[in-house]
Amino acid sequence: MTDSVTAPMTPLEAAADPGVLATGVPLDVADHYRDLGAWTGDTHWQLFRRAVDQWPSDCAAIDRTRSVTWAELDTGVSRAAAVLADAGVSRGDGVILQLPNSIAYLETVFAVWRLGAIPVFSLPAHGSGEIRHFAAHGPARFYVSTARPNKHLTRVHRDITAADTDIDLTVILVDETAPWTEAASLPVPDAVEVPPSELAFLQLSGGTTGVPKQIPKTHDDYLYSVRASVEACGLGHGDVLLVALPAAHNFTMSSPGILGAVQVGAAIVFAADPMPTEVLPLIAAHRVTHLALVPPALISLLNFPGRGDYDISSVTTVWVGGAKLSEAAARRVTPELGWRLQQVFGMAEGLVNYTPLDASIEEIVSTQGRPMSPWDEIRVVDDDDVDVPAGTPGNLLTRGPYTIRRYHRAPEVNARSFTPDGFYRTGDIVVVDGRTLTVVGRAKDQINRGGEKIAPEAVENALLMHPGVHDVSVVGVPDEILGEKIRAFVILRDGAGAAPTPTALRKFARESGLASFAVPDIIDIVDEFPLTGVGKVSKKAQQQ
Ligand code: AMP
Ligand code: DBH
Repeated sequence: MTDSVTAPMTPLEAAADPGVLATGVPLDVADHYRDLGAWTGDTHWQLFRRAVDQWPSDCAAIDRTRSVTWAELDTGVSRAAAVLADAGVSRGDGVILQLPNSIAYLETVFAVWRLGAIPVFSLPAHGSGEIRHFAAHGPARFYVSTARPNKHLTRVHRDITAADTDIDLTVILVDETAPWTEAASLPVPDAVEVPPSELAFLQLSGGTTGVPKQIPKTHDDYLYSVRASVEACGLGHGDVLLVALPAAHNFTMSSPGILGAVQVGAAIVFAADPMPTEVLPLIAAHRVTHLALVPPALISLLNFPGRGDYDISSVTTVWVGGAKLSEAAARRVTPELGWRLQQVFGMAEGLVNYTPLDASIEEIVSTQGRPMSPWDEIRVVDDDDVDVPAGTPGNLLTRGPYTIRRYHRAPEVNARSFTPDGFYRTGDIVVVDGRTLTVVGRAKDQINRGGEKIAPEAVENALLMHPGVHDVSVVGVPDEILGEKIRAFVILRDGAGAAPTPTALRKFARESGLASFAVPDIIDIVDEFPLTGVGKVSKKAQQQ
């Protein structure tokens, strides 16, 4: 290992209040979690170092073009760190990552941590609007993406580097098939030691406001959640994890995910997407033992006609979460695939629930599991924050050793998203039986399109930019495959020239910088919106 240097607080940290961590957790509560043994003082960089030291010649990761051992991955991380440092990345800098699933993603994220800088996660489907927001709001000065962009990412790259842009991002593009070639002539920078209680990265929430909320996590709290997940899921050395959902998503990173694999030295196999034609050959070729899916991807797999052509018997467990899995689909998993199902009800803000490995079939198919930590506090309350009797549906509130008490730089959102004593208002309606939770609905108006969370307001704002549009109301409507689809009701402006068609409006939305998954599935041109008694647009009526 190279020498370490310790450097002062990061610019992002320095902006925090003195009495609390970046997550809003008060310092005395932080001490309590240390006393309990939940927070151990580990950092993401140390986690990676231990994997390299323990299993240097074991397989660490496989993608479409490469396969690397932990020692080779370490070399890749050093090369990535050299390139990033040469571009100017240093201690405390926010670095936006928008990379497809690949070994290069792993190299980049650990290189950022090696430099003591701060990953700012985004998803490949995010649009330039979101990237601009992360750049300005983080703030983040660096952006790492692929040198082999698809159409969507080509547009994002063009938008964020346009001459008239109001952001100043240093763009670093990586060719995943032969990355970091320029590192050959560059010095490898020292690893920077950082305090474990410091901001480790900014994660994403689907959110209900215009743009995704950013979630601050420390090394201490996130690595606790990874250890608790590994324990709840029984992931171990010798296992092979298939990463088919976007790598940067909280589910994929930590439940138990990529970081769980690094903790135990399991091999990580990257799939480009979670569709059956991509996933099935990879399972067969690499003897995958574990994978995580959102419900629509699981249902596609269950219904895929060619499944019998692949040997999928190596898989022991499939984790399904991100949105509610129907009991009917859940019941098919073990009989039809031969895999154990573990439901995961989680949120990037914190609380993660799993159905226990030894739970009864009925609990596995009909509940969303139990909090994974004994120190997760849960309350189920009515709309006045009064606890409801057990068995009655209510709003889920939670607090605990890996749940944030505030979003990054969002005082107004924070005031409504957290109680004064620090419970997160999840927005989920649940029923509790002992510690076992069943999700029965959602209070927040966020749309959940196959696990992708979309704020109606963001879609409305994008369409409102069209000169021919007078007003827009966006709702989620039920969909058999995705759970929910996006439906936009649009009132056109009188006398504004040729009226745009729904197709033209979808194109406009796509080009507006909106995430590709947030473009409306259905657009209805209407004359007026249904209204409630007090004259507000009745989204409820629009959903019927
Ligand atoms: P986010 O806050 O963007 O990370 O999204 C987390 C939200 O996704 C939760 O609050 C739930 O609404 C939803 N969710 C995640 N997993 C499940 C699940 N297994 N069942 C039902 N809803 C889920
Ligand atoms: O939906 C989510 O955000 C989610 C689902 C499952 C999550 O963050 C997690 C597990 O950690």
